[in-house]
Amino acid sequence: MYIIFMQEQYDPAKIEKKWQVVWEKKKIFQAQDKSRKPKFYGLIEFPYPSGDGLHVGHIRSNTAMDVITRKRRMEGYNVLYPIGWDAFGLPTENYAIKTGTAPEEVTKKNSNIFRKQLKSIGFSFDWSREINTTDPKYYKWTQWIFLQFLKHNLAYKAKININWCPKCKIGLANEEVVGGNCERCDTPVEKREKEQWMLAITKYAERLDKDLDDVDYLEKIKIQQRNWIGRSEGALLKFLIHNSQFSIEVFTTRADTLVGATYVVLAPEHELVEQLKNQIKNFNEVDNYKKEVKNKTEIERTNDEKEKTGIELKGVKAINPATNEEIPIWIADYVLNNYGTGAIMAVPSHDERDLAFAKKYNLPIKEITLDWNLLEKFGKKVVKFKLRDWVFSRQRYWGEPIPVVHCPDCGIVPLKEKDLPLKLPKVKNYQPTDNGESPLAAISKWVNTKCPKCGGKAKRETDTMPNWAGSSWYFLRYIDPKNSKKFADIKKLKYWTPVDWYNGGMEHTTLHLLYSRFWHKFLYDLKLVPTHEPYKKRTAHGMILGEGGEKMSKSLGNVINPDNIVKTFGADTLRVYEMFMGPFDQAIPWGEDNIIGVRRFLERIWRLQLKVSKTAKASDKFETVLHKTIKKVGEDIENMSFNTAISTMMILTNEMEKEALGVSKKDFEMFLKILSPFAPHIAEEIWSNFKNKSLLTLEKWPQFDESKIKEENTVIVVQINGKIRAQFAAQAGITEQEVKAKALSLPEVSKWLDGKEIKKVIFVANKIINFVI
Ligand code: ANZ
Ligand code: ZN
Repeated sequence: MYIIFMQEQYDPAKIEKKWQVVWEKKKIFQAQDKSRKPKFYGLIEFPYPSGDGLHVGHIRSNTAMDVITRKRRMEGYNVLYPIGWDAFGLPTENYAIKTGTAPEEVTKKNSNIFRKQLKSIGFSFDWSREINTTDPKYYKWTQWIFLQFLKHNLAYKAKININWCPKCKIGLANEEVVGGNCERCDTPVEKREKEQWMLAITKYAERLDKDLDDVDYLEKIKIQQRNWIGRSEGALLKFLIHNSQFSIEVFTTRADTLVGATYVVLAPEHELVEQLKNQIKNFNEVDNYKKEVKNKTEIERTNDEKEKTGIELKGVKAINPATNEEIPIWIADYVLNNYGTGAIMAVPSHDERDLAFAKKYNLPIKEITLDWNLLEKFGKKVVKFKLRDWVFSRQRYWGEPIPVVHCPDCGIVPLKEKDLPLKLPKVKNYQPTDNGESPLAAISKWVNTKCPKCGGKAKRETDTMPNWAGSSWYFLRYIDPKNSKKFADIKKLKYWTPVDWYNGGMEHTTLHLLYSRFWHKFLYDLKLVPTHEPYKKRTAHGMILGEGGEKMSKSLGNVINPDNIVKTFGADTLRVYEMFMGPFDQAIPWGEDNIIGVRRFLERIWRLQLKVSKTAKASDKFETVLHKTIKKVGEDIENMSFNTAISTMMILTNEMEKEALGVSKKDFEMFLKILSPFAPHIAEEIWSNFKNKSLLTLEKWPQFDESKIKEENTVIVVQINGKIRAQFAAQAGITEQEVKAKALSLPEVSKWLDGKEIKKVIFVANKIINFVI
C-alpha cells in the first residue's frame, strides 16, 4: 500500500479552489502565439452577462468544450479556449430604464458575477484574453468593420417595412419574430415603415450556400442554413399584358408547366398594380384589399394552413406565351413581393396552393403534358434566394453607435477611422422615444456635430447596431485582444484561424452563425483574414430543461442556480453530471437524484486511492476493461458522446473495486488521466496524493494497448452469392471498407470473383461480407 496524504473524506470545497489557484498561477491555460506545437482553437458562444447569473445550460456547452480542449492539451496541442462577454442587449437596457443605473455599470457587475461563477467550475479558459463587446476598445473595431461595409456599398439605408414590437419599441429582424410575436416579450408584431440601415448579406448568398460543402458542420446545421438561404434554380418567364406597354415577369421553378398556367398572380405590393391603375376597373376594391394585406405578417401569408385570399384586377389580362391565350391577373396574399419577381404564373393542375386558390375563386384548371423544351424556348434561367438583407439598425441606446453623420450638403458621411471609437454618450434617460427614435436622438450635444467632409453643421446617426454585431467577429479578436492598431494582427490570424471546433446552440444557426460567416467572408475578400470560412467544425448541444421537462424560466420558478450545486456537491460533480445527464445533442430535463449518483461515483473514486498498491496484480479481465475504457473514452470525447464515456468509466470503477489484489499505480494513473478532462479537480488532487510533482492537467493523454483488447477478435465469413468461400480473423469493430479490402485480397476469394463485376456488397458488422456478382 502507498502511503498517501489524503483527506479521510472527499471534500470538493477543500480541493477545487486550491487547484484553480494553482492552474491560474502557473498560467497553464494561456495560449501561446508562438509555439512549435500544433494549434487547436476551441470556441463556445460567449455569454450575455445577464442579471440572472450563469445558467446550467451555459455549463453544459462550456464543459463539453472544456473536456475537448483539456484532452487536446494532453495530446500536445497549443490550445486557445477563450471567453468574453457579449454584453450589448435589451435586458441590460431595460434594467437601466427601470432603475436608472448606467448599462455599463450593470454590465460590469453582471460580468463580475459570471466570471466568478465560471472560475468556480474550473474551466480551462485563457482569461488573459477576456473581451467585452461593450468596451469602446472592442467596439471601435466593430464600427471600423461597419465602415468597410459602407465603403464597399454593402451597408446602405433603405425605407422598409420592418417588424415593429410596440412593447419593446424596437424593430425586429425576421429571425426575431417567432410565430408572429416578438421573440423577447411575445407581443404581436406590427408592420412599420422605417428608414433602416441594411447589410447586403444577400450578395454573399451563393457563397454562404456553396461553401457549406467545405466545412464540417452537423448535417442538421447545414440543412437549416441551406433552407434559410433558400437557393432556388428556376426561370424568368415574361407574360405580356394585353393592350399595354407593360409585361409581367414571373419566377418559376417549373417552366415545364407553362401551358397549364391559367392565371397570373402579383403580390399586392407589386409596382404594376399602381402602373395599371387607369386600366383596372375595380381599383377601389383592389386598394382596400391591399390595405387588408398590409397588416398580415409574412408568416401568416405563407402559412399553408391559412386560407389564401385575393382579388382579380378587372380590365386587364395577361397573355400566356406558350398558348397565346388571355388569362386573368390577380393579386393575392400568398405571393410575396420580395421573393423572385413578386409575381407568379399559377398552375392549378400542378401546384396545390394554386389549385386551392383556383377552386375557391372558380379559376380554370387545365390538365397538360409537361414539356421542359418550354424552358429553352421562353426561359431565362436564374437563381433566386430566400435570404433577405440584414436589418442592421436599432432605435435603442445600448448598442454600438453607427459611425456616420448626416450632412445637409454631403449626405451620409462616414467618420474618419482615426476618430473611432465613437463612444456612447452618457444619458439620463434610456427610454426610447415614442416616435421610435433612439434615446440618443434626444441628446442634442451629441447629435449636433460637424461634417467630417465639409466641416459644416451635421447630425450624427442616432441608430445603433443590433446585438448581433459584436458577435459577428469576436472569435477574431480573441486572437489578438489588445491590439490597438488593428482588429487583429494578420500573422496571429494566420496561426490561429480557422476556429477548429465551435460548439453552440441550434437557435443560432440562421442568426449568429450565418452572420459571422458573412462578416468573415467579407473580411477575407479584403484580405484581412486568411481563410474563407471562420469555423472548421460546428456542433450543437441540446437544451437543459426544468425537472418536469418544460423550459427553464424564471416565471416557472424552475431555474437551477449552479452556485448551489457547486456548494452542495462540488464543481466536479456538476461537470460530470452535465456530461452524463443524456446524449449531448438532445434536450434533457434536470434531475437532482442523478446528481447525487454522480457525486457517489466521485466518492468511490476517492476511496479507490486506498486500493492502489505496490503488490497489485491486475487480472486479465481488468486489464482488458481498462484499455478498452481508455480507447472508448478517447473516441467518445471526439464524438461528443460524453455520457457513454462516463458510463464506461463507471464500469471501470466497478472493476477496480472488484480487483482482489489491488490496483497498480500505473493503471490507476491511466484512469486518472482520462477522468481529468471531466473531473479535473479530484483527478489532480489524487494525482498529487501519489507524490507526483507534475500537474496531471499537463500529462500526456494515455495510449491504450492494442494487445490488451485483442480478446475482442471475431471471425468474418466471406460469401460470394451467399456461398461461403473464405473466412478470416479480425478485430471487432472493423469497418466495412477494411473488411472489403481484406476479403478481396484473399486468393480463394479473388479466384471466384475473377474479372466479374460486383453488383452489390452486403455487410453484417463483425460477421459476414457477401459479394453479389
Ligand atoms: C409555377 C409552378 C408550378 C410553381 C408548379 C411551382 C410548382 P421555390 O422552390 O421556393 O423557389 N413563387 C415564385 N415567386 C413567388 C413569390 N414571390 N411568392 C410566392 N410564390 C412564389 O419556389 C418557386 C415557386 O414558388 C415558383 O414556381 C412559383 O410557383 C412560386 F407546379 O411557378 B412555381
Ligand atoms: Zn458635409
